[in-house]
Amino acid sequence: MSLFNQRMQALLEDYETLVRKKNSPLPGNNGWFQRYKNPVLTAAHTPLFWRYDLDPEANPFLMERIGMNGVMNAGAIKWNGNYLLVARVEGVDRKSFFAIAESPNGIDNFRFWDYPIVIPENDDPVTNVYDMRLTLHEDGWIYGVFCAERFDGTAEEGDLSKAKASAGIVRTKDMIKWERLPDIESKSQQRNVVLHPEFVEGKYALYTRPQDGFISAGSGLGIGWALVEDMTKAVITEEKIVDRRFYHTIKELKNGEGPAPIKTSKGWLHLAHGVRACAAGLRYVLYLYMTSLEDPSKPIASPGGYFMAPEGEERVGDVSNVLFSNGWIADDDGTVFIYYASSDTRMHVATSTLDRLVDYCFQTPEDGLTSFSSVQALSKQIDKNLRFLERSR
Ligand code: M1P
Repeated sequence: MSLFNQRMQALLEDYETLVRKKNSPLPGNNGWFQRYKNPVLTAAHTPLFWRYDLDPEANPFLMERIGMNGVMNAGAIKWNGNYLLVARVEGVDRKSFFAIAESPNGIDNFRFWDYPIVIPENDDPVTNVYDMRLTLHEDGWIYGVFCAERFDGTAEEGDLSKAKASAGIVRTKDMIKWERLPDIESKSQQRNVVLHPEFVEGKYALYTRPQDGFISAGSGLGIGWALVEDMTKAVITEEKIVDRRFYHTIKELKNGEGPAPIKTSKGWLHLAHGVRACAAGLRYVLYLYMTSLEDPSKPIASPGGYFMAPEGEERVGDVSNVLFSNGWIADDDGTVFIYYASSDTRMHVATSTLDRLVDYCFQTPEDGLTSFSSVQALSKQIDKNLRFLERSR
């Protein structure tokens, strides 16, 4: 057998073994969610026919021609009974693009569709696109709001790191053809913009993340909220803060809305990321909060601390110590599939239920913002439990 054919056979076998690998719940959990053993998507899940030229004459050593670096930060939607992730795939050239991977059960057997999504260019072409949030809106469209990144032309000569983040929009009805709409206009840079699924006061409602610079949220006080008349020319004029950042919390430095919130009988359930700085760099964790059904911009539950933080191999990757989520799916039976990326490298799933998540939100003590109040909350629980244990002896 030729070298080419030998390599081809081995690559195919390895690929199929990886993609078909059954996932299993990891032992031990705190009751909030269930982690799974294997990542659901990695760079190695991208099809061989993306990475290799499969023509033996053109590629006798069967080497990769277009390398993939990571798969992360996926939007998610249930589609024709299957679980779709609109993943951010990053090539070895550092450019990200979107590609859909589909699974029959949401926890394993994710397989990429043949082609990545083509995001049509608009008048002001972008250098990089990433982190799409999907919203099935009551207007009948599925919107994808993503970060559109461009070089900042005001940078001093030689400063090639100055960039501008704005929110790009696409929409589709079939997940195949995507219509590009103008980027959202905003006086500040914007990343992590998410469309609320319902009209509010007859308008489209956006979760925003005003930020002073490309990286720093600066004077942006947290996750914002803005109403816009028209998604085909969306302009953010006024923003109010829905979920504020606080000193010495998991979201001291910045925070950002995750996927579009899920409507429950008790309120809108939100997943977000919080960032703090430490000697090791930035630490990204995930947290939950809830807002009112009557006014989705009004917080009604803010459990303190993080809901998920990087663990084990999740802690290491291209940008270590990061969990990031912009996709989740709530099934009709109440199961929630939380899709999260670790360290800007790979995608994972955790499962929970709506009942558990809502219970978590309302029953977890709020962050009292001082050590003293943390001890008070803990002592209250200890008192209650000791009385309970005493009675049951
Ligand atoms: O590298 C961690 C994350 O950093 C950014 O998130 P934020 O805007 O909240 O800082 C994004 O670039 C995100 O893609 C990335 O995972």
